[in-house]
Amino acid sequence: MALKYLPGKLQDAEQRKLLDALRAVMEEAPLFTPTMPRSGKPMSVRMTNCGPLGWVTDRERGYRYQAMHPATGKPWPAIPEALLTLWREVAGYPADPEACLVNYYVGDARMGLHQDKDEEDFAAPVVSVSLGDSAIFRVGGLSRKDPTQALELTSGDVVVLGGEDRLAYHGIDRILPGTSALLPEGGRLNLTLRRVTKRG
Ligand code: MD6
Ligand code: FE
Repeated sequence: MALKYLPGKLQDAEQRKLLDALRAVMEEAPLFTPTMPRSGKPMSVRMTNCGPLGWVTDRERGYRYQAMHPATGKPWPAIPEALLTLWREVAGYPADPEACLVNYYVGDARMGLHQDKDEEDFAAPVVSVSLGDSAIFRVGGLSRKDPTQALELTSGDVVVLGGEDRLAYHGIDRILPGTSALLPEGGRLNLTLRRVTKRG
């Protein structure tokens, strides 16, 4: 398996139901502004997590997974059932995800080209779900210098990065404001489901 693009994977009604579940997640675990290791520069997206582990970053301790929200100190809420169902259908991996990173983009928020490599287990894919405004997703190869391709992700689209593409460089160039009515406040939510630890 490599990169799998599943356009329109989630129907309108499924998107609305998932959004309701995510509203509850963001109430319990508010979006926070992550900062870059060492420089402390704020990222332009805000984020939160659900699941036993969540991905966080700050100036002092850098990129990592931890069981608690950095501001509230509380455990992350559970991953919504609809996302576990999706993972079981598309991941091709015999264990459930441990982390779901929730990224919120508004205005000119973007995500620079990066690899998802803070996990111990690269045998499991990363499964990504887009909700709300469309975004220009860019994906390349295993070297930052490899050529890249742009893909417009719209609400309900799912991307699976697995196999030889598990460590492919990727990022979000920009969002396209006003392209979806799902979020009344505008912007885009992206969910990435991951395995963090090795099983057993
Ligand atoms: C985003 N996505 O779509 C950012 N990572 O907002 C990611 O960083 C990502 O889409 C790993 C696998 C799939 C992804
Ligand atoms: Fe990523």
